[in-house]
Amino acid sequence: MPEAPAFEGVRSRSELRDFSVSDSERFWAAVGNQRLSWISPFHTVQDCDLTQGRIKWFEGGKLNVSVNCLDRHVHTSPDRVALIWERDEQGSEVKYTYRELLEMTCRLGNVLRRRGVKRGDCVTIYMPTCPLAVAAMLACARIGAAHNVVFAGFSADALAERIRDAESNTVITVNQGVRGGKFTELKKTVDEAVQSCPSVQQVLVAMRTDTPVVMTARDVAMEEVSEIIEVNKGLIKGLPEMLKEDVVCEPAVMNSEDVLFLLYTSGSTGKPKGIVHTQAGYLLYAALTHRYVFSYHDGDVFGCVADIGWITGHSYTVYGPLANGGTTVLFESTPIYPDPGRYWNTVERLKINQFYGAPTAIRLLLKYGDHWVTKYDRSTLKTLGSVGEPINTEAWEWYHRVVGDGRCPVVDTWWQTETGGICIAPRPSEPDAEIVPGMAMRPFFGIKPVLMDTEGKVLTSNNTSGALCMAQPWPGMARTIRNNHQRFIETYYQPYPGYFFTGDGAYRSAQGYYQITGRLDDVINVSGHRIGTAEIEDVVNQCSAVAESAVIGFSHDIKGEGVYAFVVLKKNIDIKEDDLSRQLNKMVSKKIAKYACPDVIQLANRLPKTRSGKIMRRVLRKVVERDLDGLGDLSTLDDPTAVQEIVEGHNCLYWGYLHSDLN
Ligand code: 6R9
Repeated sequence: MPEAPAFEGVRSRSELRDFSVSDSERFWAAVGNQRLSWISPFHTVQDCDLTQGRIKWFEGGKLNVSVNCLDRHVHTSPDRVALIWERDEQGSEVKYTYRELLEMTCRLGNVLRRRGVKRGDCVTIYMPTCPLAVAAMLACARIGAAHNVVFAGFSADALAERIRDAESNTVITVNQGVRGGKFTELKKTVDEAVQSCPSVQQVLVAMRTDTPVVMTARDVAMEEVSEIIEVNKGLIKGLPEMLKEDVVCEPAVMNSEDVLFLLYTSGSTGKPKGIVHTQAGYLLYAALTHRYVFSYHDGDVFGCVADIGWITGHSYTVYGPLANGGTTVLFESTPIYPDPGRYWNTVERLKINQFYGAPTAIRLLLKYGDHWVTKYDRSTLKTLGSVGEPINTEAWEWYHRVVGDGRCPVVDTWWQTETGGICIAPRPSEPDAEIVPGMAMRPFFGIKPVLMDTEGKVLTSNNTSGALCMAQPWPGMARTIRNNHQRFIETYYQPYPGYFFTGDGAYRSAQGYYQITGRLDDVINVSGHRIGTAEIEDVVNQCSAVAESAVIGFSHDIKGEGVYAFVVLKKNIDIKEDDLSRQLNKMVSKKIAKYACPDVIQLANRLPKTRSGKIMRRVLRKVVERDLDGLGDLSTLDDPTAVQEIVEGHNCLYWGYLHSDLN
């Protein structure tokens, strides 16, 4: 690290890591000065008070994030490839240089500005992972608007809720999405959503396919100009609007703590949280972690296959790699389209050096067998990354041995939407320091994890488990929840005063390495997608046949966790189980997204409750885990026979499954 020689007493990597924590202000000041381009320098490194949930970094500094991601690289190497768009159609990738991406960003920035989008406004982006989506994010950053990317798998209702909470005046979308050879009607979904979004004044529509869509007075077409806009390459057809624009777009001068984006994520209540990230700290942290966790070097091709609708796509497909002047892959497809060799075909063709994906996909591919991997040349791979959920040892070993030929370090990276970037990962460390399968292991520079016991005391010994908290602020952490700073404080800062509470549990090994053991709240992780069980219950309870429900996660060999719904029907309701399941799936897909649909529905006469009426989810979890000895204290139960019924109902379902497997 070029900054290190200026740090007193730092001669080794472990001394550098110690310094980054013990003298974190000097560490971040040096890194901030060195790695970001400032319009004017910051005067205060940090002003944070975790007891108050106040987090501010690099105040006084002025900068523009899009200039940091584009212009400065265009000055030194305009023809370096910034994006490789790995389109859904295998073998039809398209490359965009830094110059081309800057031009596209400026055109779009000018269009937004001319159409009235102002500094401080919020633009919702509902698009598949594609260059125009990246340009849209950067165009917002260029003109000082915040972006709110909504995963294109979310339903109209979920999209509408996010648009309303963000008070967006502008939405950017495409006519149709293409994924796994299937078309999704994104523009139609936006039409439905904006009906209940009074703030929306305009919808910009690009064409991903040739299928025309109905346009309304609110819509602005971005079509029919592909030949003329050089940067568009005829693949995503751009704005006729864009043509009128000069390719210069004056960057807004932003304060370090102005909002860069909102990203909605699930918490333990029904309402998603609009996590707020700001400019300088977020960008710096994404860039630094990208550089050192993956050992990214100039000229490498970085392949993060996450959708841009999630934080992983924000930090490691877009901001981290681009801030570092890297080449980043935009993966539009699925791991099994057109066949289970898709990832490794892509690695061979694009010569990917770092591959970053989710355990759920690795577990899925493992089942298809090694030949889908070994038939492709993976010799370019240097580092393999995993993110989003715990990676089980079998999947880790397969990833390491088969995908990486036993040559590449596998970095299991733990972090969250709230942390902005990776906080715990095996690297950076000494080049051949041990990596333990399935462990995130080592805190990143400036990160000081602690484990708490149930009384809220810091656990100081090793070989112990507790609630994972952070004892020190870092530049990438979330600043607030949109419209709800109180919820921000209550969720993250009140449970352990003076600490940031992650919501996860962790184990610290005898060697002092961290292993994440899972969520401590009612949030589950289905195929790497975070979802609150309360959100699903809200929808299930809206079904006219349902009196009440309780949703929990259960261990699923591919998805990590599946959705298990206990449902109590209203009295005198006569409905076939198949019909109920169809109805519930339809409702959950409509209100949230397909991935949140129940995998198992168990009908029950009643749910186990405490005398104060709280559903005892802990008991339901134990039943589903088939750990009846672990049911624990049932003395607060209102009616203990309810548990017996639940156990019997579960056994029926379970034996039914085993039986159907045997057939
Ligand atoms: C980046 C991202 C965050 C939650 C987090 C935790 C789980 C993420 C993990 C992991 C075990 C890992 N999680 N990485 N669990 N090992 N390496 O996924 O953000 O969508 O906000 O989810 O995901 O439970 O709290 P997000």
